Amino acid sequence: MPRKALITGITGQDGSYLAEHLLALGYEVHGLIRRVALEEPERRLSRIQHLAGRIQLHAASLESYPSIFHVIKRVDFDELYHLAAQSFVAESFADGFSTMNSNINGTHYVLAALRELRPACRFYFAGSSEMFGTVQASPQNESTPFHPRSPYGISKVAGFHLSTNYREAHGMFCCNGILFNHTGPRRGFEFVTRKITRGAARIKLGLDRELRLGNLDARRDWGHAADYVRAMHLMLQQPEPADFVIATGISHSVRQFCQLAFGELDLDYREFVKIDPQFYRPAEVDLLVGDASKAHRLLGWQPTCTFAELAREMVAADLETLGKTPILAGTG
Ligand code: G4F
Repeated sequence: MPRKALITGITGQDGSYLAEHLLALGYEVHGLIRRVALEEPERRLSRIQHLAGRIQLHAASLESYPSIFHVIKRVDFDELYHLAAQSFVAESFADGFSTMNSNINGTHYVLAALRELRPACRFYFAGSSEMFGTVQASPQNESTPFHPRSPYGISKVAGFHLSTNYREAHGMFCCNGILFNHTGPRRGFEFVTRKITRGAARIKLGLDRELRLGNLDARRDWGHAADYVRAMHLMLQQPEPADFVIATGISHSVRQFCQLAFGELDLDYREFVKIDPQFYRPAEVDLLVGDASKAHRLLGWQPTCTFAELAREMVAADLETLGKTPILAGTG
């Protein structure tokens, strides 16, 4: 019998990579999606279009306990990966209420339904390095205290504690991944890495003349999303549930990412990037860098993609999707 998994947020960057990874491991994969996604499949299901026929999709809303309860009752699965969330930090300042509602109540609904219907199911919660916020120590590990700086970060701290509480109070197998920034060619356009690679490609192709960004000095620990979903799966295969930091251990600035991405196209970012105060955040997280030694030791997990490879892959993918032949630096 194949193992079975349910993924919330299967239409997103991580959900799509995780679905591919689990299918390759022989899993039967189910996804929970919003009904509206079924009405606009070309746009909303674009990241999982190539998996059509190999995964089963079920409509439910994170805002509706009955809809989640219904899917969890009807579908049979052994592992649940809860990735669905409002994940854009800047948006959480604009609409903190929606972020809290989806990210906290949505997580609580999933956990409560699991407890009722499938208490033996293994549960993964997508925690975030944004929970560290104003960092109390560097690099950050599983013992570093949280000091979130945004409604998004606060909602993830609450989800983390909810998941931990179901583990402690009800004996459920709940694991929290504390994932540092992870990106790749499937990243949403609003996040800074994709905004930069897409923007640089558009400038190279003559479609735009400038790219407007906010704080170029923020430092993040960026890895490839395809590497990070492997860690999610490994967490749920351990003998005991636990929490794990997943990171590369190396931080870079937004400016360095600009340098690399524009450099791939033989462009100097300083000629094209304009600072626009609208992209500054009311409270910034200046530096994140993770210590994933627990994951190395217990999960045997290692990242495989470097920062430069990440930028190169993303720029090449954006050039391709813009319908042009990639002409990369050093290739003539
Ligand atoms: O790409 P970002 O929007 O990602 P952020 O805020 O670090 O959050 C991402 O990583 C978290 C893990 O740590 C996830 F939990 C979360 O869901 C998300 O995936 O911004 C990165 C940095 C920030 O410091 C921001 O101020 O880039 C800076 N930045 C500068 N200009 C910009 C821009 N960010 C965006 N989105 N757009 C800009 O124009």
